[in-house]
Amino acid sequence: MADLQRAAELLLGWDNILILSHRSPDGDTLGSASALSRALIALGKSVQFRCADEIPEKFAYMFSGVRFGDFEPEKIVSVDVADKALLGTLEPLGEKVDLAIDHHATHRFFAKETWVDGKAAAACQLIAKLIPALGAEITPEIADCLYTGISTDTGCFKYPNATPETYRIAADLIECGAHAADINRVMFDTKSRAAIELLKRVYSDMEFYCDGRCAVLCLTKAMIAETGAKEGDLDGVAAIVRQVEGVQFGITIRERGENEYKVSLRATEPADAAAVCAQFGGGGHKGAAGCTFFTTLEEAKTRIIAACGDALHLQ
Ligand SMILES: [Mn+2]
Repeated sequence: MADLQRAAELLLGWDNILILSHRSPDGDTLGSASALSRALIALGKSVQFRCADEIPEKFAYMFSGVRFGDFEPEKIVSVDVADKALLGTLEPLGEKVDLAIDHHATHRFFAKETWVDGKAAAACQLIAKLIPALGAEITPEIADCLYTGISTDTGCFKYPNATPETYRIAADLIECGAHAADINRVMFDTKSRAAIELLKRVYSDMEFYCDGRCAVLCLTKAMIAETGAKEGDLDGVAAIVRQVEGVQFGITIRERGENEYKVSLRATEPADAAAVCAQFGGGGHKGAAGCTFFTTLEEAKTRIIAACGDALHLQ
């Protein structure tokens, strides 16, 4: 198992590096990839970046001005990727990853070397330590990328994963020039008209089970298409179900393909989302986890609600 020093040592010895983010990219995987790319390029290395899915518009600023190279990759680094299946259509590259940098306690080892810290709130927290260890500077642009990842993975510092260290790193990033207030507004307050249309549907369709301790909402492709919502508009929807008083498990079921449903589970302590999702081959953190069902929507819903119900009885 690699650590900070080992990860820095490896990267300093490498060139022509391909960095991979997970599918349905979020602020953390993209912030880690863009910050690390900028630092490695500043050190004179050639870097490429790939992600199976498109980068949501609101994260585009993190890559602006980054000069990626055109070369045959010699080394591959994944960031914030807990399992090679999460590379989506790039999964075949999972076998070839030389270094995985991640913060998921449920990390499924797939790379030749792995630096995982399950206590870090965001992969960006690890990258924030790695960049100075590489001898590179945290520029204002890099600080913006890292702050974005930390802010988004902690729900704007509201989740219990935000530790004193998280705040200290965020404070350092602000000192390095991160535009914290602007980033927080764009990530958490600004919503498109389509997102508001989707929220109207989501609020009216929410269902409750287990004496109100489980809340469920379903996002079908038809619903998303009818409201005109884009990928970026769906961020934060999974957090809504947990806002309801008394809800310990917030379940969001999203249609991904025919008979393919992705469950995003949010839990309030002592409920454990990762433990429930692990029963269905998924994983994540105690407060937020996910799993996929290859079945009908009704069946997926029944099974996840039953598992949450069982977990609540055991408490
Ligand atoms: Mn993350």
